[in-house]
Amino acid sequence: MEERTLIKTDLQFAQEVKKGLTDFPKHLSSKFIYDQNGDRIFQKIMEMPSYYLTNCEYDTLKRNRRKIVDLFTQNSNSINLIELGAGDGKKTKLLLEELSKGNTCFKYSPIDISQNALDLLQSSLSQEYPNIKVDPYQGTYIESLKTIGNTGDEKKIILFLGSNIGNLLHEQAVLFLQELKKTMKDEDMIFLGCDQKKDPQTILDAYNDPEGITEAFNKNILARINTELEGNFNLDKFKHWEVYDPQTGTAKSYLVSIEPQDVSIKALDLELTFAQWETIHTEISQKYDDLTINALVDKAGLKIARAYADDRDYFKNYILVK
Ligand code: AVJ
Repeated sequence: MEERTLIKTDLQFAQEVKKGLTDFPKHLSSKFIYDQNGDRIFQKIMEMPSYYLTNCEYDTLKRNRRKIVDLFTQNSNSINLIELGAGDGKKTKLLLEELSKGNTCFKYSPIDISQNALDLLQSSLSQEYPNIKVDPYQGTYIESLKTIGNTGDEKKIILFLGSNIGNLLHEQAVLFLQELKKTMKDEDMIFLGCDQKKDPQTILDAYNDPEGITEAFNKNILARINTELEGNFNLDKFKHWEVYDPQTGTAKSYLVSIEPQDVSIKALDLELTFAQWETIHTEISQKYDDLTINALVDKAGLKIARAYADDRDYFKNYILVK
């Protein structure tokens, strides 16, 4: 194998994979799904009719963009639009376009774990909106807190769209919102997108497409271990499995070993055994209701200033203030 320098992200990937796969039961963090291939598969997921989240939020932003941008810019002549998990920025572009129509000076600071996603976003923005100032940052949500904390005295709008918060358990979500609050001045805002509880079948279908796109997305984490850490996972020997608990609102993704098998990960000096039907837990996608959101926001010491939703109330966007 070619010699590579271990950059921060590689080291974190190696350490967390080792920890997760030697734990019982086994788990891996969904943040590691997003490399160039993972980003590409996620684009395909967003195009699936069954993955309603993106379209619902897009419609809500499209319909309410003037009102939303008015709130963002009120009492301020300069804002910094910071986005956590920016991805392809498709929904954000609606807001950027609306902002460009006004006379508030603004900059856009997309944050993403995937450098690939940031590169694509930056080049599409420079083509479509050459006048918008873009200041990207690669890192995890936690790492991004430092960057957010160090921003200047413009009014900050922190975008956390797409139900990205749903990857966090409630307790972690509250802690994270508390940390965000610490970086906020009185006039700053969080714009939070949250997928809502609904017919459990609709939710299950969003994460369980018959074409196997979500399966490939989930398995990309094993593919990355194979290429980046010299693993020998046989992806065909794992099955994507999704469960949704309508009581807690938690959707969980697993990879299930369909037979007893040994796997080695050379770069970690790790030999693993899987029993038949043993699981690796890979992702949670939390669904919310008003009661839960109120409780989380309250625990974080924040307030809901406004809420927007699509006509079916499938997905809601909240403006949070201190
Ligand atoms: C990007 C985290 C919001 O949980 O709905 C899509 C990722 N996982 N299909 C989600 C995902 C499986 C997505 N988030």
